[in-house]
Amino acid sequence: MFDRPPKYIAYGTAGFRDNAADLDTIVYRVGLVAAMRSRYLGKTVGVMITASHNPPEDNGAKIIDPLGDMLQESWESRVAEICNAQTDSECVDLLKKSYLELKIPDGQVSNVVYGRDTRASGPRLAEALQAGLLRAESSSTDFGLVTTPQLHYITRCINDPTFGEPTVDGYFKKISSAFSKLTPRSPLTRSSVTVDCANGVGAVKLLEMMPYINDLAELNLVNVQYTDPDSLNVECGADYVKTNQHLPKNVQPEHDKLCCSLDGDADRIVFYLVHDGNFCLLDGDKIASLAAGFFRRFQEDSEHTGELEKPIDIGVVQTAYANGSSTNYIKSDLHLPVDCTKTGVKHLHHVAQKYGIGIYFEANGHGTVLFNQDRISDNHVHSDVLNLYAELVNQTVGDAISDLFLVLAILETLNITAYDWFMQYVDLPNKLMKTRVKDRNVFKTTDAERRLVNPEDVQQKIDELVRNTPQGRCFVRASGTEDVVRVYAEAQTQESCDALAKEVCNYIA
Ligand code: 16G
Ligand code: ZN
Repeated sequence: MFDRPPKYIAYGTAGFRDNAADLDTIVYRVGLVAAMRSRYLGKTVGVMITASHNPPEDNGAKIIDPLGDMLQESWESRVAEICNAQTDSECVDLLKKSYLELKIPDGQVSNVVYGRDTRASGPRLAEALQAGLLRAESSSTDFGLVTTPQLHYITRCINDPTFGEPTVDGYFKKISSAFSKLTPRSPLTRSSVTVDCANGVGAVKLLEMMPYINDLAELNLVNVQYTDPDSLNVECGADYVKTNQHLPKNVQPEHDKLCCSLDGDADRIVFYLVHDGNFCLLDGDKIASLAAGFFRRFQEDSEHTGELEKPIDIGVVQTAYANGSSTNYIKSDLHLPVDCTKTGVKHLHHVAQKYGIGIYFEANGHGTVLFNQDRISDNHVHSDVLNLYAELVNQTVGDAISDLFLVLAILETLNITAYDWFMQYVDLPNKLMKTRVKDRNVFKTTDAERRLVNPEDVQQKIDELVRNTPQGRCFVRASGTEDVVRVYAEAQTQESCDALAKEVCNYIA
C-alpha cells in the first residue's frame, strides 16, 4: 500500500511539505524513521502533520526532537533518503543500514507522539503515520488536533517533566498562570484584541483556552471556521496579512484597535491596527523590537542597582528579511547586538541560545524569546519576573498563542498603546517578489543569504542597482518551500524600491 512515493520530496526547512495527495507513503515512512530516531536517542520524539500557511490542499510532516527543537540538521538527508526510497524493500534496506550505522541495540524501546492541524487530509495522513509506527513496533500517542508549538511543548514535557504537564491542558495552565501573575488584574485594564485564527487549529485551541483566560484578556476571535478545511488560510491568516499588508476578511477597521493573525498551525503571528484609515503592520520585526526594548530595561535596572552579578546579556537574531529600520533601531537606539542568520527558525533559534535573553523573530512573525535560566541568576533584581516570562513564552519554538500573551503583557506593563508601539520606528519601504527560473539550485548565497556567490553576474547587477538607489538594499535567494527565487528590496521610497525589485527580477527571469 505504501510502496512508492509518486515523486521525490525534500525534507526542507519545515520538514516534508507538498500536495497532500502525494504524501501517504512519505508520512508512513516518517513513522518508521521517527521510531528509529526515538530508539537512537532513547527518548520520545514528536511528529507534526501540518503545512502551516500553505493552501488547504497541501500537507506535510516534521519530526520534533526530544527537547522540543527541530530535527537535528545532520539527520535531514538520512530522513529524506529513506522516505523517498523507490520501493518498500529499498526503504527497509536503508533503515537496516541506518540501524547498524547508528549502533542502535536490539530491543531498544521507541515512543512517538503526534498531532495534526485541521486539514481534510490530516486524519488520513495520521493513519498512515500510525501504520508506520505500528510496523516499527513503536509505542505512540495521538494528540489529535494541536498547534505545532503545543506538540513541541508536549514532546519537551515528556522528556523533561520539569518543563510542565505533557498535555494541552498543562500548556494552557502554564501560559495563563504566568500571564495572570505578570499583568495587573482589573476589568478596566484588561487588554482587548481581535484574533484572526485563519480558520485553522488556532481557532480550536483558543476556543478551548477561553475558560483559562476569560478574566485576563478579552479575545475577540474571528475566522474560526475550522470545520471547513477549504477555508484554511484563505484571505486570512498571518501570511496573507504580512504579504498583502491589508486586513484579512471578517476583521472590521476600527480606529487603533489591536488585531492579530495566526497562521494555519499557530506558530506565527503578526499584529496590526488601523490608524486614521491607514493599515499599520506590526510584524515579527516589530515584535522583536518591542520585546528587545522591554527586556533592555531589566538590564538597565540591574546596571543602576550596581548588581554584583554580570548584567544579563541580551541579543536579537534576525534574518536578511528584517526591515533595515528595525535593525537600526535595535542597534542604535536600544544599543543591543543583532545577529543575522539564514532563513528558517532552526538557524535563528540556535544563535539566540548563546544569549542570556535571546530574542529571535523572522519578519513573517515566527519567533520567540529564549531565557537562559543558568545566566539569570537568583540574585538578579528581576529574576522572579524574568522566570515568569520564561514560563509565558514558549522556550521550544515560535508560538503564536504564547507570543500573543507576551505582547499583551508587555503593552500592559509599559502602559503603551498599539499605536505607540507602531511608532517606535518607521519601516523602510520594501518589496518582496518571486520569480520562476530554470533551476533555482544555481542560486548560491553567502553572508546569511545577503549576497550571491553564484550566478556572479546577478550579484554584480544587484550591486550596481543598489549603488544608485538611496538607502537601497536588495538580495536574492532560492526558496526552501516553493520552486521559485525570491527577491527582496528596500529603499528610501516605495517607487525606487519597487523599481529595484522589478529590475532584479527581470534580470534573472
Ligand atoms: C519555512 C520556515 C520559516 C521560513 C520559511 C521560508 C520553519 C519552521 N519554517 O516555512 O521559518 O520563514 O520556510 O520560506 O523553519 P522560503 O524558503 O520559501 O522563503
Ligand atoms: Zn506555521
